[in-house]
Amino acid sequence: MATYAIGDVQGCARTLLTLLRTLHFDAGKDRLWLAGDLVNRGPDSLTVLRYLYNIKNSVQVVLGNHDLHLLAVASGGASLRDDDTIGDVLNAPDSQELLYWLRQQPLFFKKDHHALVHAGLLPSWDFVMAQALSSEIETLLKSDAHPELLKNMRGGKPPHWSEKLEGWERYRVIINAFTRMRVCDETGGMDFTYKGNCENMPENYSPWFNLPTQRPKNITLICGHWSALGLHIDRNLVSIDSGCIWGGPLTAYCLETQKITQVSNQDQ
Ligand SMILES: [Mn+2]
Repeated sequence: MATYAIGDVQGCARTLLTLLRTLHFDAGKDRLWLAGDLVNRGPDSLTVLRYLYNIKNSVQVVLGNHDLHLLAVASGGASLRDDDTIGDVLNAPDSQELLYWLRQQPLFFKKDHHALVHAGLLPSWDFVMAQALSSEIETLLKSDAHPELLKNMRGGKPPHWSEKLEGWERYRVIINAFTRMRVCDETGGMDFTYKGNCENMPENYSPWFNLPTQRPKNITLICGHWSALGLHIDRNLVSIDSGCIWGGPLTAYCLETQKITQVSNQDQ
């Protein structure tokens, strides 16, 4: 039995299936952790969702910004953008079933010595806090209030977390940290304009994972989202978005062995 974490698939179904074949992944024995952004920009989001839904008992997903965008469009809270490639999902005969399943997924997940998130965790959030904040959003997403939440999640403000935040501002900061964050400025505020690599980063910015934090060192946090960073492994961080959608490889990280497996993009 093995557990494989895979980064941003973004509709690259052929690449995902090739990677799983390379791993000899067996849905009857193994587990698959997906770090979010299952859909969009790539050619076949529908096949990705159908495949994962069919083996859902072996799959742990956390939602990414593109997954939330799909749910927002489906519930009338956002419009399709020119570069969106999620029409196949929206128009599929099994659309309702797939989107309902996607809407039940959390933003953060932790089991034993590993945790999973799409973008990151704010430095003041330990894993207990992250779990509680993810549950707040999960409860809303599962409820009849989900269209309102998905409509009001947009925008980068406020940039700072405070426990005193309430309502949409609170939910927006939680969703932005879990699904959109890459860098914070010197005040700890999230900035969403910088998407480049660490080398060219303006001096007043830091990667979110380099900010001082109380998170325990014996738990490895697995994330995706930051494709310009590439595969980035630190002592207790594995950032596995290796930019498959931009022509890079798709990466799997085995939780039990720490082994990295990559396949080149098969979808372009
Ligand atoms: Mn993303």
